[in-house]
Amino acid sequence: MPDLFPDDREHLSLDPGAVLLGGFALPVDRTLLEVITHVAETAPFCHLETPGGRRMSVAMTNVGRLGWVSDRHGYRYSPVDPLTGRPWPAMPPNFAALATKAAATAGFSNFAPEACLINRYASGAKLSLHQDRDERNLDQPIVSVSLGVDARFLWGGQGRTDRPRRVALHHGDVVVWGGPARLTYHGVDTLVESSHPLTGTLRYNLTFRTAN
Ligand code: MD3
Ligand code: FE
Repeated sequence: MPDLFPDDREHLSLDPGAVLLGGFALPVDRTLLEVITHVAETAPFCHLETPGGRRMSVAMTNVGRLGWVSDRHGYRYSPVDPLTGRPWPAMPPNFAALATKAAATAGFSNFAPEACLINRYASGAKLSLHQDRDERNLDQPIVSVSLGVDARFLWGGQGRTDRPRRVALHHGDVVVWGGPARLTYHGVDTLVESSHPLTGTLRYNLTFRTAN
């Protein structure tokens, strides 16, 4: 059946603490993409190096007081962009407002993100299974927003070897990950060559975090 009312795609619980808000960001999709383009003019996307010395296939940048970075020394949050040596662009108020509203809809009140990692996937890019545990306060959720080409999201378990489920993430989907789901292993399957009217062959993902 065709998806006539994408705004009404259900609030789906993937697991306790993980809520998919289908199409939640659709009303602001163009605004978000314009802001991303603008951010990339001052903080360009770059392929960071992993501690093991590999170049990540996903390109990244950040907005907010702190940004997530990776290099030979490890993963961490940094107030400066390693590419430019300057602070990250400020968190746009409409970005933070969307994340706070989504978190509240999923049951997490007063979420105040300090960091927003912006991931950019081209065809062939992927993100291996991992946990997000570089944040000090694991009581706070992470809010993710998907834009552009569809992704196959990998949703694992609490252990690295648990067989992941595949969940489709579409343009405009928002997922809130908190409570018992906060340390679940997850990743993104290799992006298939495809196109979206607003982003071409690219997919973007925003993850809003409290770093401290
Ligand atoms: C589940 N990003 O940036 S978003 C990441 O689509 C990351 O770019 C993916 O994983 C992406 O770290 C997936 C979904 C996501 C984000 C954070 C989570 C799921 C999560 C944190 C805990 C549990
Ligand atoms: Fe992650």
